[in-house]
Amino acid sequence: MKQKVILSLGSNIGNRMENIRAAEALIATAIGDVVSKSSYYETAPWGKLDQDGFINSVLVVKTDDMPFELMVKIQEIEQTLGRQKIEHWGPRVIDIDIIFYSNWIVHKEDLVIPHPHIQDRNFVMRPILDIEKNIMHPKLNKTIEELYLDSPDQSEVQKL
Ligand code: PH2
Ligand code: MG
Ligand code: MG
Repeated sequence: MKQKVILSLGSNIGNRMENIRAAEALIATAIGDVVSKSSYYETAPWGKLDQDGFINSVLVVKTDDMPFELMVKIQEIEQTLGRQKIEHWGPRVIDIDIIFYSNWIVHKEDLVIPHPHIQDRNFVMRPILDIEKNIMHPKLNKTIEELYLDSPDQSEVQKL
């Protein structure tokens, strides 16, 4: 059975929009149908402030891949697009993160779902509001809209 997955895309090196669009195309080919897309956002860097601004967006994808298979395919796509080994929270050509995998909770050393920082990041929550504002966070038991209204994040997120 196909599962509904929410992926977050981000780029702050090179032609950011081209990188995001190339990632979307590779996701559609390798992972599954992209059933909805948020707007694109210009976002201030979060966590590590001395780097360039990002473009961020989110996708809803329907996939047959199990979480680990999905993670491996995402890493392959990131490498195809030229992602280097990088510093924690530092600059990147492309970053594709699994935000939700249906309502599953996964806690493995190299894969945590839902993504552990959703509720602290406007650059993830604001795009989700465009397409899935009533989706429930399966661990926090609040909707994304509720989490966004409670967000401690002050950093700027501007629709393009
Ligand atoms: N990704 C990070 C760290 N900081 N800031 C913004 N605005 N957008 C990101 O995608 C981002 C970030 C680590 O993955
Ligand atoms: Mg990330
Ligand atoms: Mg990542």
